[in-house]
Amino acid sequence: MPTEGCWIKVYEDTNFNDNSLIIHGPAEYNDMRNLPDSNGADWGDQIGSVRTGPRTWVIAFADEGFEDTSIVIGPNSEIADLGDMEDEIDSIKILDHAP
Ligand SMILES: [Ca+2]
Ligand SMILES: [Ca+2]
Repeated sequence: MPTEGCWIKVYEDTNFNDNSLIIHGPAEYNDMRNLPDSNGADWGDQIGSVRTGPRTWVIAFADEGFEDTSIVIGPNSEIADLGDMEDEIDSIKILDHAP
């Protein structure tokens, strides 16, 4: 069951540009291929900026299978540039509570 206010919107480019996709949580995806509503697009190593809902904590990993470097993104975030994680995210955990 999705939780109200638990979602991340991902953008292919920095500054909330290019293609975007809302991913509802709580959910875990150990790779970024075939995300819901993505029409089969591969979002691995693509995400440049993100927004999160008011009840969302995201742990984003640089490699598939929740491996390698990770970052935690809290509620109501607007990250226009993921910096070192730009075009690196390959798996995510979307939580409706703090990790
Ligand atoms: Ca990109
Ligand atoms: Ca990666």
